[in-house]
This record gives sequence, structure tokens and C-alpha cells, in this order.
Amino acid sequence: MTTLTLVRGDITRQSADAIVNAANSSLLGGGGVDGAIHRRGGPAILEDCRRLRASHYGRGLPTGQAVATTAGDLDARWVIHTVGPRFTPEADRSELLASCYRESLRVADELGARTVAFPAVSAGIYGWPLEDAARIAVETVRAAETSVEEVRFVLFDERAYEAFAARLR
Ligand code: AR6
Repeated sequence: MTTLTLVRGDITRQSADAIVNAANSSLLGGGGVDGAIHRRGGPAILEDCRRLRASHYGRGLPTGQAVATTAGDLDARWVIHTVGPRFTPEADRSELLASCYRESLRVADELGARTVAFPAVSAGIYGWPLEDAARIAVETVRAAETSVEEVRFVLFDERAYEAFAARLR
């Protein structure tokens, strides 16, 4: 039985077994939550990412997939990097966004993580409309078969928090 919880705040300040990063396929960092995680987590995360690129993801981590690294100086054991789809009105990429949540939970299960914190994947720089991003996140996690005990959505601003709260009610 997985409990879904909601927090407003900075995901890099959270304590959890695993913290999910809304990365890009290069795994080399970026803006938004990705930049914040690398800044606060320190260089060990990027070192792990570079190793993963060299060993498995020379062409990049495909959209919708997830992979774990150390969490460096964060109060977590792992960072799970997932690559959300960019929103486009021309194509329905919802399944790829759902896949980010499913694959992140699958990786969390492999690691034995019991608490996992997620940001609103794709809802920032990648432009996904917030209400729809929240719907996909909550529906996918609710339907997931996982041993994770707590999935915590960590929303940076009030609007994102409200969108997720509306879905959880
Ligand atoms: N804690 C929690 N949520 C945050 C934080 C934080 N510290 N910072 C931002 N958010 P985004 P994306 C929220 O843009 O849309 C990067 O450059 C933010 O308000 O971080 O998946 C990557 O390298 C929004 O609601 O990720 C990729 O190139 C949510 O996190 C690209 O951005 C996701 O916003 C990925 O874009």
C-alpha cells in the first residue's frame, strides 16, 4: 500500500530514500530542479552521471526512462534521474510522462527505496500544463505496483501545489 503525500517546498531540502530529478537526456545537468539538485548535491552526482553516460547512455537517457545515481550531499541515498517529454500540442506524449513515474518507481523498487520524492516532471521548462501534469502523476502513481511506501510530491510553488492537491482530494 503506497501512501501519496504532498509538500510545498524545495525538493533538495527533503529527506527521503530517493529524490527524483527532472533531468534531460544528456544527464549533465541543466536549469530548474535539475540545476538545484546538482548544486546542492555536489559534484558526486555529476561524476556518477558521467560514468553512466560512458557505460550505458552515450546517446542519452531516452525520454520516459529513469536511472539512479548517488545523492551526494543531499539527505537521501539516491537521486533517480528521469527525462520527461517536452509538451507539444501537436502530439500526445502523455504516455511518456506516465512512464517517467512508472520507471522511477521501478528503479526505486530495485534499490529498495521506501520513500520517494517527486517534482512535477515536465511542468517547468518542458512546458507541460500543470493540471494535466498533476493528473498524470497522481493517476500513474496510484495505479503503480510498487513496494515504495510513501510517494511524496514536492511542489515548488502554490499553483503547482494546488494542482496536485486538487487531484489528491
Ligand atoms: N524543488 C521542487 N520543485 C522544483 C524545484 C525545486 N528545487 N525547482 C523547480 N521546481 P523543471 P522540466 C519545479 O523546469 O519541466 C532542466 O533544465 C518547477 O517549478 O525543473 O521537466 C532539465 O535539465 C516545475 O514545477 O523540469 C531539462 O532540460 C517542476 O519542478 C528541463 O529543465 C519541473 O520543472 C526539464 O524540464
